Amino acid sequence: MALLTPDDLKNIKDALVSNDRLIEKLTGTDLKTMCSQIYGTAYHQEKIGIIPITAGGGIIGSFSESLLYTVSHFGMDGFITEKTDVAGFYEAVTKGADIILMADDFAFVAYNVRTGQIAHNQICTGIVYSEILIRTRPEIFKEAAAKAGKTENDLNKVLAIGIGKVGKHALRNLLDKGCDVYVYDADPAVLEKILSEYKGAKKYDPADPHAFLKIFEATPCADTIRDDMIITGAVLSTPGIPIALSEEKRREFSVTAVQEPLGIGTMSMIYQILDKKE
Ligand code: NAD
Ligand code: 2YH
Repeated sequence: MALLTPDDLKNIKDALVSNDRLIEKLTGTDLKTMCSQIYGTAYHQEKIGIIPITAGGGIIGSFSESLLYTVSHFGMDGFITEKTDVAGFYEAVTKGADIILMADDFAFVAYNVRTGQIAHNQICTGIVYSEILIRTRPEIFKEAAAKAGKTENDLNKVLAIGIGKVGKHALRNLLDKGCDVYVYDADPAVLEKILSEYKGAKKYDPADPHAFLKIFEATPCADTIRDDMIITGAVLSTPGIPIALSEEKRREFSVTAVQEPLGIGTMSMIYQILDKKE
């Protein structure tokens, strides 16, 4: 499993602000409102305890701080425990945390101490990044679609690249919401398994190229999106680290890209386990 590094997180403040603005421009709602709508939940001043975990690769410089920045940025009440691991869990609960955030090398979870609900980062990241594409307003593509001779049907088509632990939750959500999804994974065995398990998903065949206005990507590799997959003016929603499409290519194809290393997925996790809206 790819571990986050301090380098991945060094621009998180700017990335969170600029991506939130982008999400609002594309979908008409900011990240917080979008998460609240996805899960039908609302924030009621819950206290969020962030526990540094030393297991495995150990504490990642600025991981807990980035989580605290994220929750504080969105107006939530958070704190980082002084102690780590189990002692940190005890400290968080005794200091009144309603929600716990903690991650080791394999899982990053949000746990609601009051209700027992638990959220997993891979699931919630897949959901939120796919929702951005689902919710992107048709007028965003008006010019691009007209230039490329595309119709309303083409706005429903999504290319999903990298169908692993994050990508499969995005695929499930895209199919459930009625998208026409073409899937591609570099591992042929993964691709065949996905096609047999996810009814309605179509195979993207690189030998028979097809270009898209909406692209989801969740791989740990750069340069996974070929030129012939992109319609100029496309929207790319990608949690993948590093980003799938270079700045040069994004400029060449006028691609709008939503990508941020931690905060968008974290907000999705928190909203999944908050109480339902009254
Ligand atoms: P994973 O290893 O489970 O899945 C990745 C999939 O991509 C695999 O099926 C693999 O075969 C496929 N793949 C690899 N190279 C490819 C290529 N060149 N073309 C097409 N497919 C390719 O990984 P994951 O846990 O799903 O995570 C995916 C990425 O998302 C990682 O970079 C991870 O760090 C990142 N991630 C980011 C966030 C966030 O908040 N931004 C959250 C979770 C994970
Ligand atoms: O980066 C990771 C794993 N890839 C899981 C997250 C999934 N996006 N874990 C972070 C480990 C944090 C560390 N234990 C700390 O600082 O507490």
